[in-house]
Amino acid sequence: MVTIDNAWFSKLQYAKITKMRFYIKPNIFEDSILLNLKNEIETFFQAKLVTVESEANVVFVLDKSIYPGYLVKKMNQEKVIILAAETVSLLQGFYYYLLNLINNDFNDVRQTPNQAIRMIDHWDNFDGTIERGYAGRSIFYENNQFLDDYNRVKMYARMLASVGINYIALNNVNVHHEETFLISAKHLAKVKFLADIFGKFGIKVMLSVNFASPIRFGDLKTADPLDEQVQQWWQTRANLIYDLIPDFGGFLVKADSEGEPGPFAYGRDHAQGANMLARALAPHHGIVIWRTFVYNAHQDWRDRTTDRARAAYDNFMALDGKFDDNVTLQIKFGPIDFQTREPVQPLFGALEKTNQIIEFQVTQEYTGHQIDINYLLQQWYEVLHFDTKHGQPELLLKDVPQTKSPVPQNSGVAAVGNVGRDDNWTGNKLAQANLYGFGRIAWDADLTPEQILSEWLQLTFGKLEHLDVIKEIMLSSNATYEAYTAPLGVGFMVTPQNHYGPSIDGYEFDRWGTYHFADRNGLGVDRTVKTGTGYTRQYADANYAKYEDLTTCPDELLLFFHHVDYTHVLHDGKTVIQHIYDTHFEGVEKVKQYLALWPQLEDELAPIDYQNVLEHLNRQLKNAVEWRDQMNTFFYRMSGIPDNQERKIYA
Ligand code: GCV
Repeated sequence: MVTIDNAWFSKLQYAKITKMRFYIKPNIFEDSILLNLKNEIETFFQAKLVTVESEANVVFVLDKSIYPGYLVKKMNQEKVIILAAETVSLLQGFYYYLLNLINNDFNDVRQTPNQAIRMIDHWDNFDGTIERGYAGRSIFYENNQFLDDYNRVKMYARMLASVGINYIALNNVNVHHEETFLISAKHLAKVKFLADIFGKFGIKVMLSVNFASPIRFGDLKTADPLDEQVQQWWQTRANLIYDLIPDFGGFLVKADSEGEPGPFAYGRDHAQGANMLARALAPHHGIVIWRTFVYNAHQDWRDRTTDRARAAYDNFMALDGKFDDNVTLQIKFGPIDFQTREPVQPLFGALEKTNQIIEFQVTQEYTGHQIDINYLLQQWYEVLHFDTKHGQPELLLKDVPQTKSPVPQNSGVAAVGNVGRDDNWTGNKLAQANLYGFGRIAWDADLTPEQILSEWLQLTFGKLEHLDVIKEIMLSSNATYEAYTAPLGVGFMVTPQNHYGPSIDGYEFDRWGTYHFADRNGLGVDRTVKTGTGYTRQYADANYAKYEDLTTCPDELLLFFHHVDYTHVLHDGKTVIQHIYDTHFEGVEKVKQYLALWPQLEDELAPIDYQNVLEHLNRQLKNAVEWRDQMNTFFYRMSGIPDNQERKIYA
């Protein structure tokens, strides 16, 4: 029998809750979310729903003034009330209360989410595979059929709802043949099945659609957004979807990107493409989430003027203000592609009249495939607190969606999810923390990585004697991964296609265009206005000045912005080449340290979790060693400069 991991709803914790009594004020409209709340109390937590308020420990109250979010009010040691304007917020308040109860005591809390849209994007294909998935096959599909695994999907919906996720895209943004028909009568009944499960947990479902659908369905010869028949086709399609699924969220679209069709084929721009779909959804209150991941994927490495980093801004800045109110641009947090280190995308703060979503990647595509431990909250916290310099006295990235979107409720954050059909959801047990953490920072970007980790550890493992061990490993893991992979923001250098492990020149002469330009003197990409691609000018003046100037450019992004000699001296006094050697040796030592520390947890964790992490750590060590040796050898051969500590380099 398959036992599915309870993730942060660990069985350890239920006992406390089982003894509690809940009361729901009778004036609350009984929609599917409220029914589910009752069900969660009685069936999942096996606690009591009482009919007399005075007998309850927790009372739910509808209060129109508490919007958005909820208020958990402590009346006395015995009783709290949870107030909110909507049933979905009552449900979220319920989980918040329970999770905090487990994490001990608290006083009154008024929780308002930082972001309106808090979304997980699935890159699941209908055949059961997951693009960039590292935890087994899809929890939704197999062999071009729906799995109908009610139990697993419900567990997943609960996990997401408990951290406040409210949107989910069910299929890959690369919409292949069969997936194109998810919006056809043939499949919509099953989409509804999933929409109903997620809907009960306050999560709206969206589908990724193929822009060329009218052609692929065999109905029309064009998908031109200005063609009336095309517009009509999408309207009819939207009507069909909403007839069946009235609370359907809308469409997620990857267009004119990496082979996906889009409006460019008809000489139309992205606003024309997105608005056409948005107008079909508007009568039903649906939205279009349109991705800005549009770049030339047929580059010639000989051409030094094309720069993939520039692409989103070059394609979308001029369209600011041209998108309908129910269109939201989904913009990757960095200009390239979810690298371990890259600067923040300059569109943020510059766009003034367009709804925006910041896109992250929970699935560890470039960040270790959920083999290597990589607690990504470190990266996200830093990125979300980046000052775009587009505001006075500051405009941090975390505040951009709400303040720069004309319709703030159509803005927020999204992330590519990391779960699959593995028993523990994420392959590496510790990667669950990234999913939990994404939900938490989507709600409150000021929670620190440490705070979130403490919550997650407590919820998942209960009280641990060697808490410091697991914390030390996880909190240093993001820096460790960065240390043994590509240095100083240069990025990529990964094995082509699968993106795990080193391949320094793997993308150097490739059409996708992400190069390091290493030669015998130095490396890095010159993106300055003065001598390079001019990308730096896309930033607000203060950031432009900082990145353009070699002396003020932060070291961790040096090679993203500048091509420098190996002997260039960093702010800490080290040369670039010595930094490469040091970080790669140190990165491996760190992983060895993790392996040495981990056994301290053997008696405290369930054997399955202990072994799972141990096994992944062993694989991580192999990966780190491979990176270290390839990087050090490559750059030693290129530069001819020895390591000043004379450590082993395979020359
Ligand atoms: C879904 C990167 C990934 C692709 C992914 C793409 C995207 O390029 O490697 O697998 O495609 O991003 O975000 O659309």
